[in-house]
Amino acid sequence: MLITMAMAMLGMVLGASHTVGAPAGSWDLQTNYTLWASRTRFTIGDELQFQYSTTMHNVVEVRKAGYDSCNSSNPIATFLTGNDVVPLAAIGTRYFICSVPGHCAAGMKAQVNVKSKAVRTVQRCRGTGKRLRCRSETVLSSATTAGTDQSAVAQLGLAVVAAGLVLFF
Ligand SMILES: *[C@@H]1O[C@H](CO)[C@@H](O)[C@H](O)[C@H]1NC(C)=O
Ligand SMILES: *[C@@H]1O[C@H](CO)[C@@H](O)[C@H](O)[C@H]1NC(C)=O
Ligand SMILES: [Cu+2]
Repeated sequence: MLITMAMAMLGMVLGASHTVGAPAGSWDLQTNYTLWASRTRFTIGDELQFQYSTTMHNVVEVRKAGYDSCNSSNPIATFLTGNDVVPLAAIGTRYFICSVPGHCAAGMKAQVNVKSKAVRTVQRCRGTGKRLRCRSETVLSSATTAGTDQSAVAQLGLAVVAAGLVLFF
């Protein structure tokens, strides 16, 4: 149980790393990033990794207008290393394009919708009268690259908190 808790908390802190375009592609001119993003669940604490050849591409984060018109003249951030790590620290939509002429227009643009981690708490009580035993269970849905949409949202079952709380009257 301690190990499960530790792993779940580690997962919360570290988040998931999503290589853009993976597994079939990367940051290139072939990948359909609409399709890629639709198969991936992005939550706060995750990160994106853009992997590409620096002689061919770059990554520019822009606002929606820049994304829609493939205009990188007003960037939020520019990445050039070929192995760029971009933290997803807040809820919202992030927009990335390649600013090499023609590449964004050819489809080298990715839109990522960052969601909160779904957390729900379930409380179960057992017993009657003098001995009431309650247990709170916190269930986190972790970020996964889901092959099939929502069925693969892994549930990190985290049975914690008031386990075995005994109330005497
Ligand atoms: C990319 O995938 C989306 C979703 O499946 C699809 O609607 C779109 O037509 C595709 N784009 C290209 C250029 O194939
Ligand atoms: C790109 O956007 C800037 C404003 O951010 C604008 O001045 C410029 O004309 C735009 N370029 C093109 C090619 O539309
Ligand atoms: Cu490019």
